[in-house]
Amino acid sequence: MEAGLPDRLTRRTPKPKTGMVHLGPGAFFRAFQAIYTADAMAARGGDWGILAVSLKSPTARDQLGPQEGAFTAVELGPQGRNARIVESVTGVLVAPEDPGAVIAAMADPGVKIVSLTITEKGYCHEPATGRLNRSHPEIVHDLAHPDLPQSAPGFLVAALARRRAAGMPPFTVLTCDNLPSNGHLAQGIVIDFARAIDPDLAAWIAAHVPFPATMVDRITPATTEADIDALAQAEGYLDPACVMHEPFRQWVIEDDFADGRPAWEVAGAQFVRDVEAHETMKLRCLNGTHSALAYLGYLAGYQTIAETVADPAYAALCHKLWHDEILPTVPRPEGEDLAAYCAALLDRYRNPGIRHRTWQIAMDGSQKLPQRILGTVRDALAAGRVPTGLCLVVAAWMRYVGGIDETGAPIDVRDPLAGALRAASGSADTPEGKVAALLGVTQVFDPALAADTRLRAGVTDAYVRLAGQGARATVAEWTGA
Ligand code: CS2
Repeated sequence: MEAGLPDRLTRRTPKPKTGMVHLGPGAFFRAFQAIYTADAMAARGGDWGILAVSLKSPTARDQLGPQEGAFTAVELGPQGRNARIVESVTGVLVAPEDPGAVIAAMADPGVKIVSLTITEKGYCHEPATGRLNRSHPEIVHDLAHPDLPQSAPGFLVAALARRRAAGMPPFTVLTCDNLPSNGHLAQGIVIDFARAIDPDLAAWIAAHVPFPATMVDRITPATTEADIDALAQAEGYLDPACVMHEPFRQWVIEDDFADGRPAWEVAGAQFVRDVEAHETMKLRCLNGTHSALAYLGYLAGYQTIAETVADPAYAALCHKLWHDEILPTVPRPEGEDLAAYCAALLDRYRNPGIRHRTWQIAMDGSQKLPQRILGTVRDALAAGRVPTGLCLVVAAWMRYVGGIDETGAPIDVRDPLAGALRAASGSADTPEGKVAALLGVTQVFDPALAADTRLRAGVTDAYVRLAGQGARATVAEWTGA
C-alpha cells in the first residue's frame, strides 16, 4: 500500500454459486438487483450468485474484480448516510475480450436467469416502434458473426441457441430497463434477431423462453471521484465500485420464470400478474418529469435535479405536468395512490444527499422521449387536449440537442443519434424549420404523431419562447409561478 492510501475493500463472505448472468453491471444494477438478491439469499439461501458481464468497457471488471465482486452501497437519505457491503456478485467478464466465455457462462446449466440493465439503447431497437433495428451496426455485425456477438440481443440468441442444441432448458430473460412492456419488447427483439439466422430457433424461443416484464425504480446517480473519496474517509477503505442511492426502491415483477428465481419478495419485490400499469405510472410520472427537469433545468444552468426543484417554478412545473397532462393518461395500478405517488416523487427529487446531474438524465434523449413523453402526448391529443407543458419539454429537448446552451456555450450531447439530431437542428434557421426538421426524425417521432398540427404548433410556440426568453422564464410563465 502506498503511504496515505487506504487498502482496497476485500470480500468478507464466501462467494455464492452462480445462478444468474447479468448484462450491464453499472451503478443501477449494483444499487438495485444486486441488493435485492443479496437480501433474498440472506433470508432464504439459494444459489443465486450473479456473474456480471460488461458488454463494452472493462471499467466494471477493474472496479469489482480486485474486490472479488464485493462493493459498498451507500444509502443517502435526508437523515444521513448508511453504508453496507454487498456480496452477491461472483465475478465480472468483459465481453469484447472473450465473447465465447460469455456465451459459455450463459449456457452453463447452473444459470437459470439472464438479467439486463443495458439502458434503452442496449436493445438496438427503433425507439419509435420498439422493433429491432436491423441496420444498427452491432446487429449488422452480429447477424454476420452470430458466434462472436457484440450486442445484448446477439449474446442472448447465441446462448439460447447453444442451450437448445445441447438439449438444455432455456434461461429466463429478465429485463430491468425503463422501457414500456420491457419483457415483451425484449422478446420481440430477440425473436426478430433469431428469425434472421434460424427460424426454428426463433420458434423454440417463442415457445419456451419466458421474458417477464418488470418495473424498476431507485434513483442512482453515477458515482463520482468525490463519492469514492468520501467513502474512503468514512469507512477507511478504498472502493472504486461503490454506488450512491436513495432510500426508496420498488421492483414490480411478472411472476413468469422458466426454472426458479431468488426469493426477491422477502426484500420487498412485488410479484404481480400485470406489470404494465405500474410501468406506465413510473415511466410517465417519474421518468417523464425527470427528463422535463433535465432539459429545462440544464438550459437554465441547473446542475442537479435537487437544485432544479429547489426553484419553485420547477416544482410547480412538476405539479402542473402531473395534474394537468400526465395523470389523466395513467391508469391506476392496483395498490397505488397516484396523488401520493407524485407527492413522494417530489420529495425524492428534493433529497439533498443525491447529486443527480441534469446532464446525466439528459443523455440518450432520442431513446427515452417516446416512452417518457410522447406516449403521454399521443394519449392527450387523442382525448382532445393539447399538452402544452409536454410540448415545452419536447421543445427543450430540441434546444438541447441543437448543441448550444443559453450562454452560447457548447453542450456535450451524448446520444446515439447526436449527429443526426444536430444536423436536423442545423438544417434550418427559423424555429419553425428546426422543429419541423426534428419532428421528421422517424426513429423518435412516429410519422402520424409528427404530422399532428396541434403538436407542431405547440412545440414551435414553446421553442420560440425558449429561444427568446430562456428556459427559466418560460417555465415560470407556463406555471404562473
Ligand atoms: C433517469 C432514471 O437517468 C435517467 O434517465 O430518469 O435513471 C431514473 O433515475 C430511474 O429510472 C429511477 O428509477
